[in-house]
Amino acid sequence: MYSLSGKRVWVAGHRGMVGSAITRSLASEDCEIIVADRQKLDLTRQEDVQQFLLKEKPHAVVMAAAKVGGILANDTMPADFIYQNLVMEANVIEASFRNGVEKLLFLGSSCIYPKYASQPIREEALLTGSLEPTNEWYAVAKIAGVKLCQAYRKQYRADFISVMPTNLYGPRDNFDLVTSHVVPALIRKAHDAKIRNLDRLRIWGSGTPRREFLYSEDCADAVVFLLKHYSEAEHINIGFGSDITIIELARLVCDVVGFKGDIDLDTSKPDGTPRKLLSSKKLLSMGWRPKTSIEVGLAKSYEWFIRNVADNPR
Ligand code: GFB
Repeated sequence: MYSLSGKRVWVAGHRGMVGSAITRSLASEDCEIIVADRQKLDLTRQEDVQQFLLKEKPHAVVMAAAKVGGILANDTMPADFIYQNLVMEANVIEASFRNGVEKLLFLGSSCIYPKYASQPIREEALLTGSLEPTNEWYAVAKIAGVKLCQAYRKQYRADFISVMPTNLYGPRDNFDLVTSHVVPALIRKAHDAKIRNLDRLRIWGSGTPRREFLYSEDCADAVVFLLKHYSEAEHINIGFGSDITIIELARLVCDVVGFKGDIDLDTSKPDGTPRKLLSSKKLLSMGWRPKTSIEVGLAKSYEWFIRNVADNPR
């Protein structure tokens, strides 16, 4: 058990979907939250990260900062995804060690696993097969993050852990149609189709890939839980054990948004990995459970989209 009581906790990436949810979750803990805006601290600059940690002296660090995006962004910007993620995580992890951080939690992604990993995907599946080509660049960077944490633990006994969330969605997601993940993209497409009185919308790929969708606030809740209760070299999955097809997701989103038209498939776009369902046995056996059903999570995400994004240009 790592007590957060009276501790200074730095959330790197606090403006993002997951980082902001983690910051909200930590607000109910007896700890002081430290954040730094991108203008104030560029995580790709090693010396700046070192100086920030030297000055702020956090006891714990949550590394939620990352260059993230959906299938097309990953596939078309491989250099940005591998370089930025490698550099940011290396800087944060090394500087945390140098400055005596007691506990560090690194957030990865379920795309670290082999494309054809047997389902549900257990933690041991890491590095047992080839990666999905559309996101191997991001995956390699995230695998390096897991290995960095393990290396500092092995050589220096640092209490650095890694968590692998399944596909996430929620408030503060990226709703850009080109670079976003599937949930925000479908919310935007269904909303646009509804207000323009269109009779159809178009989704990417065959609609058959399966994904496990977890609401970002549930993920944040799991992150805080693991920060306090997990301390092992092996990374740990964050999911809940149930997946749906992309076409099923599209129908759910259309229901939430109130779009009643048809759904077309754009098969010129990639499907990505056919199935990505995590085994979250390890986490669930520790007593953690998510609170938000997909229907409620989608409704909250749509509400956030309406309030914050709907009228802004794409
Ligand atoms: O969410 P998504 O971009 O990421 O796509 P991945 C999931 C599935 O939804 C794919 C389909 O099969 C897409 O083809 N899809 C259907 C769409 N319509 C759309 C659409 O309008 N936009 C998008 N984006 N997808 C990402 C990785 O993989 O998962 C990242 O590339 C990261 O590295 C993330 O790991 C969690 O699940 O395929």
